[in-house]
Order: sequence, then C-alpha cells, then structure tokens
Amino acid sequence: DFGKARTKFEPKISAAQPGAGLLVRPLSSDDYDKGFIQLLSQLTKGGDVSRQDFLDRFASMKRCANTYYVTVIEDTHLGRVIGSATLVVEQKFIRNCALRGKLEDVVVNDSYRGKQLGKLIISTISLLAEELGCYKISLDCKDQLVPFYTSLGYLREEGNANSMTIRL
Ligand code: 16G
Repeated sequence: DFGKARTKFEPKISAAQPGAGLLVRPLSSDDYDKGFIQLLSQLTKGGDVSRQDFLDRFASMKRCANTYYVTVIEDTHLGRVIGSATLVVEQKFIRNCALRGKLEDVVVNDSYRGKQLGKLIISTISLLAEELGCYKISLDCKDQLVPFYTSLGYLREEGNANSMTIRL
C-alpha cells in the first residue's frame, strides 16, 4: 500500500520542508510585487494600497521592535506570496510583564487550499510565539472557521469565550 508507505516514510510538511517549490519566511519589502496585498484581499477588504503605502507600513512595523512577525509562504516557482499569517506580540504588565501573542490575518490563496498550508503557517507561528515567550495566543475568527482552529488546539475558554468588537 503506497499510500501507507508514504505516510510512514515521508516526513510531514514543516516550516523547514513546506513542500516542493514552497518557502516559509518573514515578509520582505519585495513582497508587494509578489502579490501580498492581493492575497490579503482574499481575507477582507484589501483596499487601495500603493507600493509606497506598503513600504511605509512595512517600515513602521519594523520600527516596533519585537512586535510584528508577518510570516508568508512563497511559491518560489511563480515568485508569488500564496499564504500569510501575522503574530503580534503584545507587551503586558500583568503576569510579571508577560507577552501575549495574537494570531492575525491568516490567509491562504484559494488555489492552494487543501494542502495543509494554513495548518503549516499557524504551527510555525505557534512555535515562534513559544520561542518568544508568549504565555498564550488568541485569535478572532468567523463561525465557520471554529472547527479549523479547534483542530489546531485553540479553545473557547469557559467563561471567557466572548470576542467583542465596536466598528469605528
Ligand atoms: C479575521 C482575522 C483577523 C482579521 C479580520 C479581518 C484571523 C485568525 N482572524 O478575524 O486577523 O484582521 O478577520 O476582518 O486571521 P475585518 O476586516 O472584518 O476586520
């Protein structure tokens, strides 16, 4: 049974081995030309972000040291960014000046769905958050994505499962 042999002997995908022609890496200032903004518009309103807007925001995020970890997956054959997720590290006074991770803006290009790439990028971010010393990671998501995040270990904590928003 070749299927079984494959699962047994081939390593599962990981950040180091995401699959042929795929690379997991931090966002780079070149990524505007690799379709980063178009990718984000598969998640929500991308807006009309010019190259300069992108570069300005990239630089201002970089100035916030140890805070924004925008992580992408590139299809290196096509030179396109096909997945992205961001870890935001919030500094706290509570819990002995703890760090809290927030998982934001998770998106995988429609045509690459079903390859476990969402799972890959989120597990990469979880490792990063752990390495950075975050005591927890939280996220907001649409109802239909609850089973997906649950499968990755995220929980609605009892008595603390309300994400609330005021749109400004
Ligand atoms: C989802 C995203 C959040 C993103 C928001 C945009 C995850 C885990 N959650 O909640 O990061 O910022 O959608 O939606 O990726 P909005 O444009 O309606 O605020």
